[in-house]
Amino acid sequence: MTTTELREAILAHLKYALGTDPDRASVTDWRIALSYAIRDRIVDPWFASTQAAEAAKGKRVYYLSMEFLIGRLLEDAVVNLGLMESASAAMSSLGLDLDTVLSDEPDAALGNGGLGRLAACFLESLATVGCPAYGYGIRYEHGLFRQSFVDGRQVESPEDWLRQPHAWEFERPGAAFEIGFGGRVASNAGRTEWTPAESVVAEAYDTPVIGWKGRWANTLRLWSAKPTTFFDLDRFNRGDYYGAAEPEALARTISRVLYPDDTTEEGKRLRLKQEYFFTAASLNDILRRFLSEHDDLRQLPRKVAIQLNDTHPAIAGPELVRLLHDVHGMPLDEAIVTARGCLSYTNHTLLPEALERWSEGLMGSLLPRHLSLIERIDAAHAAAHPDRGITMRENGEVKMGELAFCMAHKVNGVSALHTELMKRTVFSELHRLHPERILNQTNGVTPRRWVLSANPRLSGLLTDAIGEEWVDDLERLHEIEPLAEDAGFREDYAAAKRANKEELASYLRAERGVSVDPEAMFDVQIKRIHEYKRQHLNILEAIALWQEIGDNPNGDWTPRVKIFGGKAAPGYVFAKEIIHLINSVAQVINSDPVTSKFLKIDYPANYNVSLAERLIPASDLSEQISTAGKEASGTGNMKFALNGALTIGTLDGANVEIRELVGAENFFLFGMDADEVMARRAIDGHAARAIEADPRLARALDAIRDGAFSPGERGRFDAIVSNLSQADYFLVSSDFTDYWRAQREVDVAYRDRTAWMRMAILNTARSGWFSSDRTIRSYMSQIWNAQGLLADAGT
Ligand code: 26V
Repeated sequence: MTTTELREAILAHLKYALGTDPDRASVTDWRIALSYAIRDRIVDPWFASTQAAEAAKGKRVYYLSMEFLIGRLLEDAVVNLGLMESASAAMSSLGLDLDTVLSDEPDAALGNGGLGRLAACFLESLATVGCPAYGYGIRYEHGLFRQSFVDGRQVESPEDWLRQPHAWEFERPGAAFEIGFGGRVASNAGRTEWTPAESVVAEAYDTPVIGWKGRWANTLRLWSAKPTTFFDLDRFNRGDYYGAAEPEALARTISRVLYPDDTTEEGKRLRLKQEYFFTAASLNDILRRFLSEHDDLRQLPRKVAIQLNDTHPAIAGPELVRLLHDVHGMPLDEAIVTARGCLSYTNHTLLPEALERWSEGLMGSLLPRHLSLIERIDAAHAAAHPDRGITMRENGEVKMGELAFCMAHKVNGVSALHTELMKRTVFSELHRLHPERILNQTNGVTPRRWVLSANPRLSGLLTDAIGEEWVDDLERLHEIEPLAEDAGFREDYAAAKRANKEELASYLRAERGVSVDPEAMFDVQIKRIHEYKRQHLNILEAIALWQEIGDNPNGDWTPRVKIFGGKAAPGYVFAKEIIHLINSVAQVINSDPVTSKFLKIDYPANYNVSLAERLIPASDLSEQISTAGKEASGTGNMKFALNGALTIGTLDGANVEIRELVGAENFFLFGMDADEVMARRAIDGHAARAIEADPRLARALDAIRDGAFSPGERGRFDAIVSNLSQADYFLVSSDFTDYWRAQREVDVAYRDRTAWMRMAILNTARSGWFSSDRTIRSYMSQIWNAQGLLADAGT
């Protein structure tokens, strides 16, 4: 598409779709007009792909996920269609800067963190490799809350991404299913029938997902909850206006808001409703599509692969059995085997508090038929394994991990270590019974978003050096390995990083009034705030460093800027304390005239995908410092390594694999490994001992205790201090000394810029394996038995 054609298309949409003209149009109007013009280019490949999949009558993959953390869509589409230059030229011919227009788009924040972002990377890779697939989820009216800081404390407010027209979706009033809740179960002529007490309508909204070079496009289908009847006219006519609107309000509540990753009591019922709502709608849709092409439901596993992204859609097991058995009359045993043939389950966490359990009381009242099927499935499993010492129900609760495991033919972890720990801990008993079921699929990230778009300077350099093929064949990055020894390439690589850092520095100055020196090391920790991720270990090290610099202000210190980003679940009090501490420490340290040329701390509020795209390319050091055994994989760690940030990290999740691939000499390792963690925890008073043994740690904790960061409010952070001195379940104190040691090694290494750049280049060169294209191909061959159809789309 030429610049002129694109320009004409934009002007036409501005006029005919938005009803405005160039003199009056706002940036948002222009952005939407551009989005429509780009969307038009997606529709043909999208139709071609859908038709190719229909013609092939092959297997389709269905990725069921409560979360899709997509971020902005326009840039993705422009990049994947190869229209960056035309779009930029068209926009400037209209007097606009493309970057300004692209950044006007609100993030689609339909996810909490790693799990949701992984789903978004997978969608893009599924389209890139040409695998016929659908993402299924919920069209939340409000995504993840907005975070702001008031006096250093996190304050949440509702996010409102749909306030502006959403240019990427197509509403499908014709694709709608009624979803029931509650009611009674009765037997009728040998068949079991469930008569729900209430129901809502799930209506589909489709977003095309275009792969690299526009060769293939899939569909993300998100369900929105609508009432079965709009309003109660009788009540309205009686003047009861609120009452009349009640059915609509109740129904719409289901897709109103994304659950923040927490474990509050209230809202449990609504969460279970959300889970069943989107799972049931998706399965109905999948069966409808199957039956439009085939007639023998026993063939379902040959044509349908359903991936459960964590246990959130685990009710899919009993629901599919119900549809096959109760609705379509398949014998129960066969229905269970058929459902299992279609389903597979990904586990994303071993944290006991994050493993879903639903009380049988709640489940029985919302989903009575499903509860009785779970009992049947459990009994069938127990009968097949008489020596089995466990069941999927315990203390009046249904364990969703066990249910998902028993109803899946494959169960996967998301990094090598995590998968080993799944076998050894949470699923040890089930693993013994089904040793072939668990397998590893190490996570990956899409290089189109996380290198090509986010880091155009590095991308240009890579393409100049080895051609463009790396973009969808990321292991080609190995070809730049020899260039680590090429002084000219190292200089170019350093210049690209430097320019990214300058850009970030001006952003921080403009947006936050913070001034940082691009010459300093940019040390970044961005992720949800959680004790196991140990942001408090990072801030303790900052305090100790600040004290040491203060003792010797004329020392030869390596200047650092520590940047934090991340949200705490609204109900997670301790995580919010950590945020407050970081902000309070930042305030004191940044205003210290003696130390601030060596150490600054910044914590921009409302960390999201778009901010990650700014921060990662400008980072020198990637903080991956979780307690070993707790971070299932991490995916930020991969994005940093690809963009040439060196990792300081523990042997946890995919850090282990990153270190193996980039080389131990290009990775700053510290801390206990997972086995040592378990052993240390068993030692009485481990925290007190660690503090006693390290005067730096003791002094940093004393400063917090004495109110150095809470002037006039001594004891403000006692919850943190006493946790770290006593229970310290996540072993912050015990790992501090080694973390400090590794950080000082980082300081020394950063001073030798040549050596540092060599290490950074090797990180980029050797991280190509972490492309989500590799992960998706592996799921296709090892779990889904699905084929890519790129050639069939006529490309
Ligand atoms: C739990 C809950 C609990 C109730 C309310 C809502 C909610 C939402 C999400 C979760 C589970 C989060 C699990 C998760 O995000 N795991 C992360 O998955 C990433 C992708 O596999 C992985 O890289 C991270 O290490 C892992 O923490």
